[in-house]
Amino acid sequence: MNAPATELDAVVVGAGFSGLYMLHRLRSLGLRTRLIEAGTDVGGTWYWNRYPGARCDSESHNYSYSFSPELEQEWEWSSKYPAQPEILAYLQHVAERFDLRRDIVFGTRVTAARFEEDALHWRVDTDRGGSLRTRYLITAVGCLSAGQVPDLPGLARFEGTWHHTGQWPHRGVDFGGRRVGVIGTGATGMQVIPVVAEQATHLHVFQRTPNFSLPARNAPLDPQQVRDIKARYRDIRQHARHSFSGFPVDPLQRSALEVPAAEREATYERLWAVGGFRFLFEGFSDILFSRAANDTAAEFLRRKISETVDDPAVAAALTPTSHPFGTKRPPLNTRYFETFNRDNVTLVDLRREPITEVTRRGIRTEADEYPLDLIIFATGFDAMTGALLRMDLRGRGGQALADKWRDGPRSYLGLAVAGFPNLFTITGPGSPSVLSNMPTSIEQHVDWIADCLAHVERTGAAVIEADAEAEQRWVEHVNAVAETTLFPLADSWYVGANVPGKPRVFMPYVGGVGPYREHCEEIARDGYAGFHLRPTGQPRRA
Ligand code: NA7
Repeated sequence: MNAPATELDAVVVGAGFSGLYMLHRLRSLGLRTRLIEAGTDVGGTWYWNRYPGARCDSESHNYSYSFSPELEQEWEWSSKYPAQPEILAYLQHVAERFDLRRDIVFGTRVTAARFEEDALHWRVDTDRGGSLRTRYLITAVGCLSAGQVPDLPGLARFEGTWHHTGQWPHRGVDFGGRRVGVIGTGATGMQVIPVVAEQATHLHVFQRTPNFSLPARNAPLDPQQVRDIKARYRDIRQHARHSFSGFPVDPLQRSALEVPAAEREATYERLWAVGGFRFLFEGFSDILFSRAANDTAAEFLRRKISETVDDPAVAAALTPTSHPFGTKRPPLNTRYFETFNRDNVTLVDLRREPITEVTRRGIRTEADEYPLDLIIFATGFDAMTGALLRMDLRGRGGQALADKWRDGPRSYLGLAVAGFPNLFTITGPGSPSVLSNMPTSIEQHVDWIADCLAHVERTGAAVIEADAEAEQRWVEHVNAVAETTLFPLADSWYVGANVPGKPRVFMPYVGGVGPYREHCEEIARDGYAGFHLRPTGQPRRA
């Protein structure tokens, strides 16, 4: 039996960090590939999230591709944490440099894809009415791309304007002379709030859950720092790939509980002064595993809030108590807590006065009505599964992915789904993804998929498909590892708690970036253990 006649070898969905590199790799394998992108340009997350203050929480040199040493050397990052326009410019540069645009279809959204078993290909439908046939389908849709606007009664009658931060208008938004409300105090809210506060007449911050946050300590990179990073890139990348977090740092080999209190405090002060995620990933080894250890870090961070915020009642309302530190994604901030010392900023504590409705004039809570000209929804995303399930993906026998995942995502390695042959999900649920430095995990997945497809092509198989039992064992392993941590204790988007009705399942893999990579490599070395390859005779390519 020969390979079925299809228009394309591969379709990639999404032109962010993952999709661009996937296209590059597939092309180098000689596969006829098309990338479909809903936006009008490349960038993914960094195309859509244009709100003021948008910035990456990973350090710039680490939040970049490692596959091309030439690219590493020629690109110059301007600051420790890159702002959205700079990351977008970087991805546009990558698209030009590797001549990627000619295989990208912009302004087109994939609405559905169905695996046609008789022809052994995927039929991919788009909102432009067209459809493509392809042997391989690879989703590069991002983990945090399906925006969530809460279903607030009355929003349609609001006479002001409103925006979700993940769909920010390209023309920008003027806050001058306006009364602004921001709902949400996650990573996005904490970035946008200080910037809006400086321009708006008055800002109301509607907070449902106070969160732990770390100081970013962003700063320009000086030429010597840039030279130093460029000289050490290979070591930095090696370290990141084999680390726990995808950052080139390691935790201390000590428990927070085994050191004297003064030494513990000095460690926290040192990490606090450095800024960024180092407080979490270069700190004590048991912060995410032991409640007592976590409490010492949480107490330190709570104290910093009370020392920063002038009004004790406001400080108390901003102080997290409902979850252990790090079990909800800790945002980095630049003068976030200081913002609440401004006269034009008011915190509305939704635990005391929940929102009841949006009125013509603003937001009404159980206690008051707040007149607003503009509402900013920094309310997050249907994380990890949302963008996948918003497409109608159907595998063998017409089974919908939405049905298969009704009780939570089930995936082998976060890369492939039993019953969905020739489908690969970059940074899918069940992989480290959002618990890691994304580009590190993205490159690992893209390289693994490309090597896997090269293997499939060599063998002449028509399909590769995850085995249902291997998938089940992986799902159990992902859950078992999560249970050894404090993560399940929080109502976070990691467990789907932010989306009404979403099954509560801890979605990312928390076993560490390095161990996960080694496991994936071992599976490949074992001839893709846990996958079925259905042979069709002759190899297609050497
Ligand atoms: P997040 O981290 O999901 O934060 C969303 C925020 O919005 C969070 O404070 C939520 O409170 C709040 N929220 C969500 N729905 C509501 C409703 N209905 N009412 C009031 N408040 C609400 O999203 P971000 O965009 O900040 O960050 C996502 C990731 O993007 C980030 O971690 C980085 O990886 C990049 P909650 O805590 O759920 O009570």
